[in-house]
Amino acid sequence: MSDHSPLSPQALQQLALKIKTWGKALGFAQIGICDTDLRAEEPKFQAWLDKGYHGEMGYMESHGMMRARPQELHPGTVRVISARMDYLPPEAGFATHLKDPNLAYISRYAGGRDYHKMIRNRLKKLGQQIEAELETLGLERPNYRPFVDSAPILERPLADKAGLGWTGKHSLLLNHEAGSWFFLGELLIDLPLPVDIPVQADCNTCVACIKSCPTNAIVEPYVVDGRRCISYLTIELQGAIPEEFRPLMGNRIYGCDDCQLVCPVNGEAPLTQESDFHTRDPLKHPELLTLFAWNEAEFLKFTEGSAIRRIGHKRWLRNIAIALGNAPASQEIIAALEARRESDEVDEMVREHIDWALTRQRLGDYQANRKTQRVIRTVEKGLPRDA
Ligand code: B12
Ligand code: SF4
Ligand code: SF4
Repeated sequence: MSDHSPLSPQALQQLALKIKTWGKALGFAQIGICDTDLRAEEPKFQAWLDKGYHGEMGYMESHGMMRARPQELHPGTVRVISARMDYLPPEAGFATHLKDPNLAYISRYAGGRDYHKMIRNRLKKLGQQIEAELETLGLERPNYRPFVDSAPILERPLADKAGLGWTGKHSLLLNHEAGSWFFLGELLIDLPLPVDIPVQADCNTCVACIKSCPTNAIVEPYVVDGRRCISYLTIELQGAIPEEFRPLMGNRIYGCDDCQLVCPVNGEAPLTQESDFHTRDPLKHPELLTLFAWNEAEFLKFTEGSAIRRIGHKRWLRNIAIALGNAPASQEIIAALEARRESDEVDEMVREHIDWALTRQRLGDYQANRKTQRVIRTVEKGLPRDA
């Protein structure tokens, strides 16, 4: 199909409304529609790559400008149906976990089931419903394809265009009803559906996210130097974590939420409707020493079906070693690090992180990070339900 659709503008309008209703029934909190024109993003995306902000994420540059051209990713595409699924779990315990240096902080998007497959399946169902509807009208099958996260496509700018929210200075999408605790996914389709109107940006003079980032990764408003972001360091980076960032990471062992925790727009954010995104039992009270003691089989068992599994046991140990190095000095931690150092589950890379942690532990000059203390106070005040 093309822009010359056999459906009248009224029929397309009705179909768009139905798609939004079906999307809600499938568990999406919001659906928006946009065209495929991301030309305005191309120079900004290129500048980001030119500065090397993607670090080791080779996949960010390997598809060239296809990321900004959905019609090249899936030929025939004229519209993008952008969908939002909320993930904020109940009893998030943000401040509780950040506050206790003997507990791990794990990004709240990752405590439950891996979202990729789940969202893609729901989007596929949405596509099938559109297909069935056209069939009842005696029309040709639409050409569609669902994408979530890993596809070479600029999801956030598309969602922005589709009216799902505005781009915050932390570079994530947010809106007044939902805050920013949501995943994005898209259905690329060849139907010329009516497009939605973008939301007015509303960060105004606020710079809370920029000021609170533990590693100063938000190098200018809307621009994140991926190489400095704790999410990249703990999840994407394969090898050693540069030493300059280790003390700043605190107890964040998988991802980071700080730029969202201080955002005033998150004050009213809804909890997820999906029990699959609730934090799993082994991660509800994540003692660093307990997580560090998991052998590979236990790591695989406790993280089954979770996004955390993707980093593998070695990087899990690498990240926890840093958090242990950042914890107050304790004989128990030193003993655990020494024992791990000799286990055959660690390689040179992990051992070097353990040595770093041992040096910090033996120095015993623990000091609570002031920026983190401020984030904790902001959470206690601004997000009392989730603190
Ligand atoms: C690579 C990536 C990362 C990298 C790089 C982050 C980044 N900001 O680029 C790392 C690993 C660091 C990362 C971290 C996180 N990520 Co991520 N990530 C992605 C991924 C795969 C690609 C993003 C991308 O295209 N980056 C390239 C850069 C150039 O894009 P950009 O940052 O949006 O840059 C634009 C702005 O700088 C803008 N710009 C420049 N100047 C100006 C000026 C103005 C006025 C404006 C408005 C814009 C603007 O132009 C650029 C080009 O469009 C997407 C999924 C996808 N396929 O899109 C998820 C995605 C963006 N991530 C997501 C999440 C949840 C996270 C984390 C919160 C996870 C966590 N808790 O640890 C953190 C947040 C860190 C942060 N503040 O961004 C969600 C965001 C959902 C949302 N609400 O927006 C996405 C969409 C995944 C998903 N499907 O849900 N991520
Ligand atoms: S996720 Fe953390 S490290 Fe990354 S930009 Fe946000 S606050 Fe900074
Ligand atoms: S913290 Fe402030 S500047 Fe950052 S995204 Fe939220 S409202 Fe915008």
